Amino acid sequence: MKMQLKPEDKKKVREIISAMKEGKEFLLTAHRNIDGDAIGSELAFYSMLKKMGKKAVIVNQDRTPAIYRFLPFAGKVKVSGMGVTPDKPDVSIVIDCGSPERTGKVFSLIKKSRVVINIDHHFSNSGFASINWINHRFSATGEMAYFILSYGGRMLTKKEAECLYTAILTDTGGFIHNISPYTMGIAQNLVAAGAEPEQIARNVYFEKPLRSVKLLSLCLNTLQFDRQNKFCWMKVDRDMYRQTGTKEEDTEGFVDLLAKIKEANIVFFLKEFGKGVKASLRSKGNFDVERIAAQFGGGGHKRAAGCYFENISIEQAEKKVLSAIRKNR
Ligand SMILES: [Mn+2]
Repeated sequence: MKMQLKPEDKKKVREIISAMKEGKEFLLTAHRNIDGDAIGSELAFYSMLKKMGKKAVIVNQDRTPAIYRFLPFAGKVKVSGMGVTPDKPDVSIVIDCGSPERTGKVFSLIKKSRVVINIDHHFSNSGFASINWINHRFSATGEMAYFILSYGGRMLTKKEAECLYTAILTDTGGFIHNISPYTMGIAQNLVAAGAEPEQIARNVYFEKPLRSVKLLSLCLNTLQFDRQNKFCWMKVDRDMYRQTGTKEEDTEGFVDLLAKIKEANIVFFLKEFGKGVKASLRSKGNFDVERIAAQFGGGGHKRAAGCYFENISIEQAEKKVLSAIRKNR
C-alpha cells in the first residue's frame, strides 16, 4: 500500500534524510521511562544507520523494560552512565520527546552534538532542535520513523518492521486509540515486510511472570476510589517488591488494568522507584492528565502521561497527585 505524506511532512523527511547522510557518528535517544514507541523507533533508526555505514549508539536514561527485550538490536542499547558512550556525537536524534530535558541524564550528551534532530508526535513539543519534525497527528513516533526508513522506496528489513510494528502497537494501546488515517496502512506494510503480529503481541501483552501477578494481588489491596470525582488509584511500595521478589519493572500493565474500571474517568498508579516515586496517569474523557504530569516535570499525552518525584515518600507523592487532580476537576 502506497502511503502519502503531506508536503510539509515530506519536506521534513527529506531534511532528516540528508542530515543522516551527512552525519558520521550518531547518538540515538528518547524519553526517560522508555516505552515501546520510543525503543522501537530507536532500534529501527539504529538498523537504518548501520546499513548506511554510520556509527550509531543508542543511549537511554533508563533500562529497557523486560517486555521489549525480545526486539532485534535491543542488546545494543546502553543505559547512561554505564558502558562506553560517544564523547561528542556528530548528530543526535531525539525520539518521542517533548523536551530535551525529558531524556534525563542523556541531555548532557545531546548538547555536545553539532546537529540535533527532533522527531516527535507529542502535542506540546518545544521545537528545541536544529531539525524539528513534530506532528501530533501521527499516532506514534514509529509511524514517522516508518516514513524515514521507507524513504525513496527503501525496503524495510524484517527486523526493522518488527521494531516499528511494536512501536505503533504499543502507543495506540493495541491499535485502539489515536488511530490516524495512516496507522493501519503502515501496519499492513510492516506485516508485509515480515513483522509477525501474534508473536509481537504475545511478547508485549500476554506473558507475565508469576511474581508479577503476586505483586498485583498485593497492589490491588491498595485500590481506592474517589466517588465524587470519579477517579481510582493504587500503589506499590518497596515492601511489596520484597515480599514477592519483584522489581519496579514487574508493574508493567498495572495502570492499564486500572483504566478498565468502568466507574472511573481518571486513574493513576504510583510505585516506589529508585529514590523516589513514579506516577502513571490515564484519562478516559476530556480531562487532560498531561497537564497534571507537567506540573511535576513529567509529560506525555492528554490521556496518558507520567512523572517522577525525586526523594519523596509514596504518601507525599499520593497527596500531591490527589490534590492536583481535585483542583483541576
Ligand atoms: Mn510516542
